[in-house]
Order: sequence, then C-alpha cells, then structure tokens
Amino acid sequence: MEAPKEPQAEARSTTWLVGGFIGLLAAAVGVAVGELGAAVSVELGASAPNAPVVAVGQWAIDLTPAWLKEVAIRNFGSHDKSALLTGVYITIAVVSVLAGVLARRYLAAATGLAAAFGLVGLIAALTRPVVGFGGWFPALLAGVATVVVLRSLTVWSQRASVFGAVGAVGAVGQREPGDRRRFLLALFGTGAGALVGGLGSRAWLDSRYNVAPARAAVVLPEASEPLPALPASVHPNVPDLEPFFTPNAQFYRVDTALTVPQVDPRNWMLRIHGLVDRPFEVSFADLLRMPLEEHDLTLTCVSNTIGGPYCGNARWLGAPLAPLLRQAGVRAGADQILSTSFDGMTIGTPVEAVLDGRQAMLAVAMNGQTLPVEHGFPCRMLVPGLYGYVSATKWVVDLELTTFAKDAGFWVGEGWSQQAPVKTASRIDVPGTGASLKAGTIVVAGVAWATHRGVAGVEVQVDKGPWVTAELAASDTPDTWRQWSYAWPATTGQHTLTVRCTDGTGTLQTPVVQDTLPDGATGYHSIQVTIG
Ligand SMILES: Nc1nc2c(c(=O)[nH]1)N[C@H]1C(S)=C(S)[C@@H](COP(=O)(O)O)O[C@H]1N2
Ligand SMILES: [Mo]
Repeated sequence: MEAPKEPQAEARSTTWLVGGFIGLLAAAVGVAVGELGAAVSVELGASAPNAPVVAVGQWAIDLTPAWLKEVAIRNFGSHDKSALLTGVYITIAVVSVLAGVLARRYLAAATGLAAAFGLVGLIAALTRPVVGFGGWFPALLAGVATVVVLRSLTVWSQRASVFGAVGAVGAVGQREPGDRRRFLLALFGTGAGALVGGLGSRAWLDSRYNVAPARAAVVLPEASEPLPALPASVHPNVPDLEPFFTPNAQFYRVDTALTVPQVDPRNWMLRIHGLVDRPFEVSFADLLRMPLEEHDLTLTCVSNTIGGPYCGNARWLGAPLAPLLRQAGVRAGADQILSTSFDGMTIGTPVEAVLDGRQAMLAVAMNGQTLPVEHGFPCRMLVPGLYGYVSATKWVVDLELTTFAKDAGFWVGEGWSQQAPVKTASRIDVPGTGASLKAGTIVVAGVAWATHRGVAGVEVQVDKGPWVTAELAASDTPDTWRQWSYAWPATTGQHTLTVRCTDGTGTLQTPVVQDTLPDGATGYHSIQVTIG
C-alpha cells in the first residue's frame, strides 16, 4: 500500500495543474472568440477578417528582418507560413499556462499578463489594413474573453470546496464532491465550447470570405489580338523537363499573406493618382472592357538562389499599363509607381520601365484561366524584366505616382534594392543533382532566363573541361525563359556539371557568387552525378 500523500503537497501540485489548464482554456476561448469576432465583422461588411492570431503572425512577418525571411523561405519553402502560425500558437500556449499558474497566487498580476498579451494582439490587429470596426473588434473581444475566463475560472476553482486552493484567500471549509464535479464539467464545457465555436467560426469565415464563386463567374474577354499557340519546338522534348509554360498549380508563390486575400471583383477599384494631371479610378468591369493584350512572360523572385525554383513562365492576359499612365498624365519628376495591394503590400516600380515600350500590364488571366486567387485575383501588375518584388503586385488596388526620393516600397525597407532588373540565370533541371546513371549518352536539360534581354546561348561544362554549346529550344520572346538540352557522352565516375548562359545583348552570365540580398543572386548552377 502506498503511504497517503501529504495533503498540502497534493493540493499544491493539483492546484498548479488546474491553474495551467485554466490558463490554456482561457487562451483557447480567446482564440475562438477572435475567430468569431472576425467572422461577425466580415458578415457586417468588413473588407477582410482580422482574427488576432493571424494578425500577430502577419505582424511578425512584417517585423521579421529580411535575412530571417530568407532563412524561412529557404528552409520551410511554402510551409513557412504554417511554421509561423504554429509558433504563434505555441507562444500563446506557453504564456497562457504561465498566466494560469501565476493566477493561483497573484490573480492581479496574471490578469495583467493576460491583458498585456491581449494588447499585443490588438496592436498587431491595428497594423493590418482592415479599416474600421472589423480591424479592432475581433482582437478586443478576444482579449476581454481571455481575461474574463481566466479570472472567473481561477476564482471558482479556489473556492475551498472545489480544489482547496493553496495560498488562496479563504481556503477553508468543507469540500463537497458535487462542487468539484460541477467545476470540472464547466472546464470541459468551456474547452468544448472553444473548440466547436472556434472551428465553427473558422468554417463560417472560410465560406463567407471566399471569392472562388465570384472568380468562377468571371467571363474572360478575348485579347484584341490573341497570340498564336507556340510551336512544340519551344520545349526540347526531354522527358522530366518541366513544360515551357508553368501550369498555374505548379507556379511558385511568394508573398507575405498568411491568408490569401479574397478580393471581390464587384467591389474592386484601382486608383491611379499622385503626381498625375488627371487621377481616376477603374473598376473590374471597366478593365475588362479595355482592349486586352496577351503576353508571354517569365516571372522570377529576387529570393531565388542559384538553381532555385522561384521562377515560372506563363501566358498572361491583361490591360497594358502604359496607356493608363498616359491617360492619367504622369507629371515631370515622377519616377516611381508605388503600388499598393488589398493586403497592404507596397511595391515600387520605375515609371521609366513601364513607359519604355515594354509590355507592362495589369493582368487578369494566367495561362487561359482567370487569375488564380493566390496569384492576385482579380488583378495583378507585371513588368517584364524586373523581379517580382519591384513589379508584380498581386491583388493590386492603388497606383500612386511618386518619386524614389520620397517613398519606398515594403521590401526596400527590408534592405532590398530600390531598382532590380532580373539577372541572367541558368539552371540544370535534368538529371537531378545526386543522380546515379549509366554510362552512355545522357540528356542534360534545363532553363535559362535573362528576362527582357533574352537568351542567346547556353553552355555546359563537365568537371573542369571546356565549355560546350548546348542546344537551345526555340525562343518565344526576350521576356520568356529559354529551355535547352545537351547530349552528354557520359563516362564512368563522379562528375560535376555546370551551366552558364549568354543574354540577348551578348553578355555572359557572371560566375561571381553573390547572395540574393540585396538585388538577386549570381553565380553558376552545378550538379553532381555518379555514372556507373
Ligand atoms: N500583394 C503582394 N504582391 C506581391 C508580393 C507580396 O508579398 N504581396 N510578393 C511579390 C514577390 S516578392 C514576387 S516574387 C511575386 C510572386 O508572384 P507569384 O506568387 O504569383 O509567383 O509577387 C510579388 N507581388
Ligand atoms: Mo520575390
């Protein structure tokens, strides 16, 4: 038989456990009520939901220094956002357990801790571009609910008859088993309520804040001069080599949006203003009535490392941007278009690049489909030859003509360059690095891009051997990448294959290795293979 525990010791460990649990429950209620508040505010007409957990995560993304964002993009890829949200939830859990335990003895201090945490949520919420009631209401509601639940459950549990609290005021009296049962039922009910309420609100929100139906209803107009289908020769016909046009579902995605902005095309308006003679607004219907153009364009991210995947090629349909700027009448001295997205992203693009004859556009379709929501539906900007962070604003709602001296877009504040033309790059995609293959002829293939300058040549080097010319697939336009292949007579052993290209101006890709910050990586891509 076990010796009976010392009553005080048992009470102490139990009370701490109860405290931690109450803390967790209070936070769960706060999170759930935040979701509910977000759902209610969207129902009442807020432009976007602003649940505090997402707001804190989003705020953290904005505050994260550029190098750390790079680490996140590199290590988590497209999972960096779920990793971030998981981090927010873990932080909430740890702080709430602390608050719950603290509340056993210092209820006022614990209340202060919970309130301070709620305040962080509110401040984060206020940094989001959701204006009015929907901006602050969910976070405020969540903070108040957390404090109320923490306090009332703590006080209730400390009635002597429930958990005979240690150190609590008035912890004397008779314990009645019925009281404890009622309390445990209340805990269970609170937990179940938070879970059902939270998940229910999220589901409600996901069904109401969802532009999929509106997107499906868009009838795309034809381009005024549709582009012909491309000849098969733009692809080297190497199995395993990605298609010339990247399917929308495979197209890389880079943005800071924790939840994909849902922009209803019926409410969408694009404002063109700032240093212009005639500011105006365009609705989505207006945009679709304009003469639309098709353009094949390769889009690349400045965060793409040597040989990295953040590059895709698509056929876009949209309104050319230059005529719209001319209609507005850009004033002398305005050298920057500062575009703003629905989710508050700002991107600065040189006016000169848009007006120099290249096909900058406000795109509404991608590879024959209405622009996917993750790629900026209903409208995004694109400028051939510039990295996405200085040109490719998704969910764009505002174009302000300004100067580089006065204003800067979001990424520039993070340490990226104000001006960023796409650098010449080439990549070996087939075979994959580390492959083991049989001696004989092996087809090596990949892509090369020097957006807006075009690709004039690709060369491959085996180990320290001479550079040999690869076979180029047909070129589409200088604004698109070019695929290439090389029939390599492979001999047994370990080999390193390296690729480089020459752009349309005759300039050879630089071998100098440079990191992505501040204006794009350079250096040659290599792979290692074993030939048996
Ligand atoms: N609203 C918004 N637009 C944005 C971004 C963003 O974070 N938010 N990221 C830019 C960057 S860095 C790139 S590389 C491209 C990527 O476009 P994609 O996701 O369609 O490939 O979008 C650009 N437009
Ligand atoms: Mo990017």
